Amino acid sequence: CTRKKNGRLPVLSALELGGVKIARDDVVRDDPTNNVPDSIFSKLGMQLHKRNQHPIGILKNAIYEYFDANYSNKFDKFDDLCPLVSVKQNFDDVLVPADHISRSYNDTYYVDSQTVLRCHTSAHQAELLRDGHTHFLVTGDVYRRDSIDSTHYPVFHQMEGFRVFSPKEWEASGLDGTSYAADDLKKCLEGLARHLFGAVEMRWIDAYFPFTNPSFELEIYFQEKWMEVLGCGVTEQEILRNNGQLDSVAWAFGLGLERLAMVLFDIPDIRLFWSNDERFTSQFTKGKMGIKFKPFSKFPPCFKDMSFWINESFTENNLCEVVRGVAGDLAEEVQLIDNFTNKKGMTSHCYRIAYRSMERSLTDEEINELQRKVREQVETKLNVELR
Ligand code: FA5
Ligand code: MG
Repeated sequence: CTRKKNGRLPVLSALELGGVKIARDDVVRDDPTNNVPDSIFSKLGMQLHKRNQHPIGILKNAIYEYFDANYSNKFDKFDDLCPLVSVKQNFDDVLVPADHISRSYNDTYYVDSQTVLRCHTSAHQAELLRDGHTHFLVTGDVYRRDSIDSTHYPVFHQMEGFRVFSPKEWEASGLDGTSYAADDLKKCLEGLARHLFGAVEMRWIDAYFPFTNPSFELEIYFQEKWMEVLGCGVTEQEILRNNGQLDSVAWAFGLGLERLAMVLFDIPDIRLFWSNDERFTSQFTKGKMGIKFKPFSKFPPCFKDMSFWINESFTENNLCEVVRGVAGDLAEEVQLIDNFTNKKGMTSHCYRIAYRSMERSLTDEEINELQRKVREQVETKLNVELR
């Protein structure tokens, strides 16, 4: 274990992931093909989904229970697959086009030009199919450069579900394979939602994913808004054919476990899942689903605005990475509140940053210091002109 010069966080120098030993220098490097910060490396190996007393682990077990109770054909379960995967596994194997934005350094954490921190559990579909699995669930931590608010975090957990049907299963129904699989998929997920929530307001939205067609998203009404909790669809034939399933059809889904757990346990902010504060962790019990989280602090947020002239390479994800790098989990939200272009064609953005700790009250000096550092780094790292 080494201690960083500037920070309070001890950063592990090596860890075991899916049976593979990985050193910090293998993941975080000063190298143009690497954009993984220490704050992300420090989350590797935490595996919240394997903690039976943590909301994410409790939820995983409850979903396992639903599948065990409803399918005589057991789903094979994986929750220890290494989150470092190849570009091929994460993108090519699931037919993500070469120019798709999700492949960009702006959206995905690259360890090197051929290796990423998986941005979804779909990265494991192809290898599991090739290994002969036809019914499976894959749970794991996934990583994305993303915005900052109460339902987005750069590390979160997904559960992938996959089910293959052979022709004799749909032929008897009189439906074509695709319709049969789509019906079965929706029934499965609606049943899961009832198992987890009882009554809850939800709706299906048509969606697009490169690996399924048709594709859908499920939204649940939470905190006065519709919140997307999962993506799913009927698997593209090409994926099945490429991996040894010639005449079959299949469905697949990817659940956002934090989002579901927020609804289930009434957890208002996604940062809480990472809290080591006993006032959070002690509220949950292995196997218990009915618990509602009782907030232990309602410190007011502090808002700071910042305006600058953007340049061509400016992106909101890069800004959020700077803010998280400085403020970590003290950054609650980053929101664009003003945007205009002047006569010379220069574009100005104004962002409002909300700072708040879930665990204690912050002092004015502390917040001013955070904001000062953010301004400094926004200028030096993003090359924008502060106004
Ligand atoms: C996917 O990741 C697809 N792989 C899901 C899928 C699998 C579709 C199989 C079809 C077949 P998406 O990017 O929408 O899709 O993410 C899935 C879920 O992850 C979202 O619905 C949301 O619940 C959750 N999610 C996405 N980004 C974040 C984030 N930054 N923080 C927390 N949860 C997130
Ligand atoms: Mg989505």
